[in-house]
Amino acid sequence: MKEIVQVQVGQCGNQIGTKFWEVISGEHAIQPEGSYKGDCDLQLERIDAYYKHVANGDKYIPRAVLVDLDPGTMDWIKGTTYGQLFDPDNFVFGQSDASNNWAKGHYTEGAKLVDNVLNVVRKEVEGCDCLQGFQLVHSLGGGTGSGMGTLLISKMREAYPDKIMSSFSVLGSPKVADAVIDPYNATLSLNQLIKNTDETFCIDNDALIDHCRILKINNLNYVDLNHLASVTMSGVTTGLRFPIQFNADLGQLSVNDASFPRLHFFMPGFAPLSTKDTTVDRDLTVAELVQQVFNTKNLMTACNPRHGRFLAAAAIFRGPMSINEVNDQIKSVQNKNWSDFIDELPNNMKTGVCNVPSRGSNLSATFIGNNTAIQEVFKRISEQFA
Ligand SMILES: Nc1nc2c(ncn2[C@@H]2O[C@H](COP(=O)(O)OP(=O)(O)OP(=O)(O)O)[C@@H](O)[C@H]2O)c(=O)[nH]1
Ligand SMILES: [Mg+2]
Repeated sequence: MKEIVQVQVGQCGNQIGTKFWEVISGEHAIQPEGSYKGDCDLQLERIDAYYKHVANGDKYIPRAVLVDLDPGTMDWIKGTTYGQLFDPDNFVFGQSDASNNWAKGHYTEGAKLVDNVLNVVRKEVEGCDCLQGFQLVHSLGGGTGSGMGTLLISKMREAYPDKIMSSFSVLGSPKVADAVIDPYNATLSLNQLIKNTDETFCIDNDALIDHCRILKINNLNYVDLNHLASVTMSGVTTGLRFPIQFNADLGQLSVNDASFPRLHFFMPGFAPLSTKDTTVDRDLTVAELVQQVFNTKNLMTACNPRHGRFLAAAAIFRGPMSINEVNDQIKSVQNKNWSDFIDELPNNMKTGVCNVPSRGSNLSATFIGNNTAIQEVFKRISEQFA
């Protein structure tokens, strides 16, 4: 057993985090009141990674800690479809938000609440058989998720130095009228993430907005962006939640290159892209899936891997297909030079297949790249900073 504790912080962290629980609960057939109503053993085989089982009543409860300085977010969660699924003791909140002020989150208001959060985290850790690590979900642009989120990361790192610390970090976009200090908060946070996380998945609102435009979504709002963010999170965490068939003998899907410990900012991608209201009308063929998932247009970060070098990469395919079929298609796409950056990929790229489909499409794929072109995103932030 290798458990994960998810800590979601601030408005964005909780909105995306809660959506993630909704998506994976669907995949594992966990109902909003906690019961399992599925018919596939694979759904329960690794359920312990993200859920705790309460024997009394036979319920599954997310191993989630929900944090905000603003009480409104917590009320919002309780009103969502899966709102009652969370452990009521795991909501930790203050009385007023950090008003986009990183220092309020990191040094003052957030610092006052941090011990309460750590107590709940400790309770969760003590309930684990063999904790694998943490995943923190937050935005880098506000005050709470960024300031307090990075404070929590450093405190958890100190308390659990041998556990994996990962984050799903949402970067603000110049296309949204965000607070002018968004890039300042992001810069302060990135400095913390360089030191204190093992892996950070960069979810870039700039890229999410472009996808939504291509998908012709009118009156774009966060719900549309969060749909894309949460299916990507579901994809990235597939290997922790389901048994996976790998092309090599690999115990876990980590694309972290230990020789460059600071370079752990990953660009995730997903195919096929869909909107929250529609399911994909036609299944892609494995060939089309391969072509799309290795395409810049399907990345959740606004940068081009062709402008950089890959340190590592991984792709996880989901649905009824075999690893040989996937590998054959990758080879043939490579030969035809058919896809955007497939030629650039390192030889040691990890490929995995999970036969349990993701929600919404029978066949899908997730990409994780560690590519130096991520600097394009950091440059954008520092240009806004200046
Ligand atoms: N994708 C996405 N981005 C969001 C969402 N909510 C906020 N953001 C982005 O997150 C940044 C603002 O951070 P918030 O999460 O609202 O702030 P917070 O952590 O609650 O901190 P304070 O409210 O300042 O205490 C901006 O860049 C927003 O565009 C969301 O639901 N989805
Ligand atoms: Mg807030």
